Amino acid sequence: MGFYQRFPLSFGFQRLRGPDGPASPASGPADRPGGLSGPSWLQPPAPGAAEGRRRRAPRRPGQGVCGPAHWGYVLGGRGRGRDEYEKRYSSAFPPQLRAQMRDLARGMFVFGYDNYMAHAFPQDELNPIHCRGRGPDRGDPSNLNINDVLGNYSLTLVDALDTLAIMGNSSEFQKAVKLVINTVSFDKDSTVQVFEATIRVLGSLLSAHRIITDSKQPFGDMTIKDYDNELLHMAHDLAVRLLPAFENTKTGIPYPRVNLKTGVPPDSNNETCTAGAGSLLVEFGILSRLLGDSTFEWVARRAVKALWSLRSSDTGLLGNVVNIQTGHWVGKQSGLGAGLDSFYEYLLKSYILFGEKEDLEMFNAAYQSIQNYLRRGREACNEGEGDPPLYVNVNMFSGQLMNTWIDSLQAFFPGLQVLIGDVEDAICLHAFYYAIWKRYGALPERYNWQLQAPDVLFYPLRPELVESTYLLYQATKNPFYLHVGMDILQSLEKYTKVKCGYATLHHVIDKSKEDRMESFFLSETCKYLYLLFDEENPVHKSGTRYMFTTEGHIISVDEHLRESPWKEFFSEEGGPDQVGKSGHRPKPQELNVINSSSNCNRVPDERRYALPLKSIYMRQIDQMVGLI
Ligand code: DMJ
Repeated sequence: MGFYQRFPLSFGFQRLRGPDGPASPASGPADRPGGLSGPSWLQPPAPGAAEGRRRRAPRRPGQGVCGPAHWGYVLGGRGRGRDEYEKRYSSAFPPQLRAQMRDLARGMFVFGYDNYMAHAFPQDELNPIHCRGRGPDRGDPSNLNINDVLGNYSLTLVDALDTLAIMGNSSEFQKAVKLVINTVSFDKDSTVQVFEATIRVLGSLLSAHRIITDSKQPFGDMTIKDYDNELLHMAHDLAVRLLPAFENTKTGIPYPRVNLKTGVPPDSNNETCTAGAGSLLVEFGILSRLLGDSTFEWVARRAVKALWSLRSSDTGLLGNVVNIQTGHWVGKQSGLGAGLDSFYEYLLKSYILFGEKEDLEMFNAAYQSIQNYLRRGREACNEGEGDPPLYVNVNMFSGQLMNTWIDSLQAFFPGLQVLIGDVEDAICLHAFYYAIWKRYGALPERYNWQLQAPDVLFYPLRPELVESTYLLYQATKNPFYLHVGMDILQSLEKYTKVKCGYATLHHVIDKSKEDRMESFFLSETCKYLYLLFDEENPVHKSGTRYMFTTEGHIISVDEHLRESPWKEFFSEEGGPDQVGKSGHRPKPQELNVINSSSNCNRVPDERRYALPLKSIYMRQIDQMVGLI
């Protein structure tokens, strides 16, 4: 039996023409009956249509009504009534099953965490097949896949802290925090990526610090006896060690890597990816606002503005790799995945946290350019002709298609769309990714939508699809997303569970494995799965406002974080005095620590957009995932 027959995807395709011309030799769903009449994803926005797109505003619930007749025409309805789809997904997900899934998600976390503690701690990561620890690859400094992330600072333990709290495990949270305080040091000869150290370590320390000092203690007693802001001091220490990346750069865009002891390595690369350089503002901004020290926010904001100023004046798009000295784009690919993903995410999340209008303005403009040039397929998710919407990779200057793959990181985007209220589009894009998951029981790192086959085959237990699933469930409360979560949980159990944890899938088709469990599996994948099924969790209960960092760390949105006494200072040339003087490393006692945990109502509340999925969506999703 052919691969596509075993795993039918119900998008209709004919043999497609790639960006370079030749028709694809691949056979597959294109040859199956019931296909659509053409690949609108390959088509650049038509003249006029582009104008139309330019005007496309995020859809709000209630807009864009569609009728079954349209849908039947587009996807070739097979005569099933609405009731059937409603029955399949919209019926309640039984509470017992939900509790079972919640416990399964918790068990998954516990199995990974306990094994890490037993076999790997104090090293950075767990090798779950051989039950060993893993640290930086000192023998091969060029092994960036490892060395960018592993800094010899017990990464997995640090990254997992707030998941312990969210799961209500106060004794283990307290134990873990004390271990971090007593054993983790950043005074290490490790050259790490500034972005990875920021989102995984700095972000987690800040999140845990906020949980400990929250006067409301919504997760149970997560206080630490005699806590003296140690995690915040550690966050500060780490951030100061990252500051050299922002020095001696002509554009203000930081170097991609620093050595935690010695600063930017002499042979450092001048090229960095946009997401790496431009997604530091949330963590650096929180740190600045907690300490009352503008330095960190200033350097991170300067980097965002420098990148923003380099966007194409024609398309408004940014590329994925830039030279930090010349400001020239080395990678001209613009997309939603690797190299750009969290750049967009942090424009919006910085605004949600800090309330700075310029962040929202940049986000809105970026979102519009994305709609204008990256979005292909039909105008609306649920009406009109053409393929379902998809976001492709284009040349930032011309808007021309650059390739025919999307990557698994892009699956975070529906979650971001939920936050801004573009729920309809989010539903469609999420369904596309879920369709791929259904096919492989995982998301291949790159998927070629033209060939309908993976281009890059590994799956390192990434969280993005689960994250979007969780946020869409919060927005719609439709049990469909619980079914998706259950499906994901079960395939993780089936294909990735090994002797001492969960392993990276080396090959999503033959399911061979690699001996690595990345720290984001515990900090994000397990967390979002757990939250999806834990209806009563304080994270999404009314009365609290939490935002997730790009590493899934929760941050309570607080009025205090919106105060920036240095605001006017930022508009002056040059910025704060401290910048460029990396030698200044205040001791903990010099720090002015401000703790506050009051809630704030001024942030967008995704639940405001609650949108029951209509059966028409269910039908589309059903067809996409090939269940019919
Ligand atoms: C995580 O470290 C973060 O989610 C980041 O934003 C993207 N990559 C990984 C997960 O895939």
